[in-house]
Amino acid sequence: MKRRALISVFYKDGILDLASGLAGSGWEILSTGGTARYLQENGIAVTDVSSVTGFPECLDGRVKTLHPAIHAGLLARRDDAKHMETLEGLNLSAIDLVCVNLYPFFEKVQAGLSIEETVEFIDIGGPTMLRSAAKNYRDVIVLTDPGDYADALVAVKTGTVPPEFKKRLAGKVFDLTSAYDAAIARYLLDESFPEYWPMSLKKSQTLRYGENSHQEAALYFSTDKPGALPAMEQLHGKELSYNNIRDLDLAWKAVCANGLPADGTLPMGTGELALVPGMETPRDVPVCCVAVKHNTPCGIALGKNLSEAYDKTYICDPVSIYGGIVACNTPVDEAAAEKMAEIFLEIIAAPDFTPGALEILKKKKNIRLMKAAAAPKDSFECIAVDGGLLVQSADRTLLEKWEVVTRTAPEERDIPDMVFGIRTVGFVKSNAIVVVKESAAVGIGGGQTNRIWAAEQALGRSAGVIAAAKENGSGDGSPPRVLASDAFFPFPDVVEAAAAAGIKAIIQPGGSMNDKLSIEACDRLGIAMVFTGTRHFKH
Ligand code: 93A
Repeated sequence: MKRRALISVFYKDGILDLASGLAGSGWEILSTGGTARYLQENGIAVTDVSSVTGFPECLDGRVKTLHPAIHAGLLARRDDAKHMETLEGLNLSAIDLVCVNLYPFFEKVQAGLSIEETVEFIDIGGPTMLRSAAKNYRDVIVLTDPGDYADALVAVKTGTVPPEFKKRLAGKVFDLTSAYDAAIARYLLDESFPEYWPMSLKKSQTLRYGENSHQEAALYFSTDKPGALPAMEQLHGKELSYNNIRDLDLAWKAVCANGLPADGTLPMGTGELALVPGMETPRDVPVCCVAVKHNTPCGIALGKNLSEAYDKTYICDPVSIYGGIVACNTPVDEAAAEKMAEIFLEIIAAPDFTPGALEILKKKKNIRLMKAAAAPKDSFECIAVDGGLLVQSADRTLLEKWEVVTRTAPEERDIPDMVFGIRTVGFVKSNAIVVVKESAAVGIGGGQTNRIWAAEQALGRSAGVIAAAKENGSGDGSPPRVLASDAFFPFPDVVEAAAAAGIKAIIQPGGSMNDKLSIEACDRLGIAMVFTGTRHFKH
């Protein structure tokens, strides 16, 4: 009996070789409107599906292959005599191969079309054929990926199609259709937390290894909601690793929280700055630079220009920055590149690099240069737990209030540093304390189970940083004035340690049963304290 293949594809690549190969092996090719025309124009004889269904393609192509003549042909079990008798009785024939690629919903949903236009890219007939063929995979070869056409053709020509190959092809169908449906669900559901969490992610690359060399890993990107990472262009260097990608993600988010000039993105929580006395919504986005190591910032600063911001970032922890990831929200110029080239950095990410900066940095074989122009768009964050996913909206709120809880209010000069401190502390692993001086973190303490340890680390480190800045002439040696905390103080110990280090203003969410103790300590020690009402845990 003549074997039959049904080919119905939106993207026609690779289809001529497949169809002519099958036709050359004596197969009959069935096809839908556009695909049939394309094959015929290229000299391949096809049977139109409507002559199989006895039904015209109708409703603007919405109904082409949705017909029992097609689905019975796909679903009939060849080793089941009754199935085959039924086909014969209905005057139908089996279909042995299906090749389909779907209407490009993933792509169109990003294109910002109207809902009416987008809905037209929901393919119904294609997934239905694929699912029928995949269910009957023992008898039907089902192709969704042009990368499989050549193998399928070889198998068909040799007359033996390995069962494992057919099963894998069927698995790929449900992999695709489930992602396709997830993208549609995400598009149509206006809920933050739907009943089932729809994931429509496509493998971008298999990574050499995961967090450690014995762990396997791969990178997946959203098919329908592109973020900042896939939009990055690698200008130089070898492939990014698993740890690189995580750190790059954090670094880019941290600088973009301070605003991305190229994107016109204002700093995170800009709207909320109206709550801060004397703070205006910034018109100019500051230059920000961050260095990240082990998924936590080891330096972050604002500056008049990138060289200044980088110097302030570097001095915060000149040891940890080695082998770290540096990101900035402004193009890297030659002056900054010269400085960055002095040490080994794994990655530099920036909206752009001047030709001179590229020339300097490309001399370093092991550095990766990432051109990153898009601001992070993640509205959700997920973390895997055993057997599931925890999903939350991204932490985009800077503060819910600006409540001076002490007798003294912060001095005007300290307010911008308090805002910068609270913005920064959200990127440091909890418990987190950041000590700020002149728009730079001078002490970062994080990842501690006990808040006082984080405070001691941050304050202790700031003393060394300030001394080093004095020594190299970039600082006056005066103590730091601002301390920010990601969560409330259960005891007055942090306030006491801060006072001993010379801190004059503290910013923290507040909300502890023991807030009173910390407020009293501030009043006693001459510190101004502001409660923001917003906690920034990062675990
Ligand atoms: O509009 S549909 O949902 N209804 C169908 O019956 C149908 N059958 C095939 N979409 C349908 N297709 C899709 O048409 C295929 O998945 C493929 O993407 C496309 C090929 O159409 P043409 O051959 O007319 O270019």
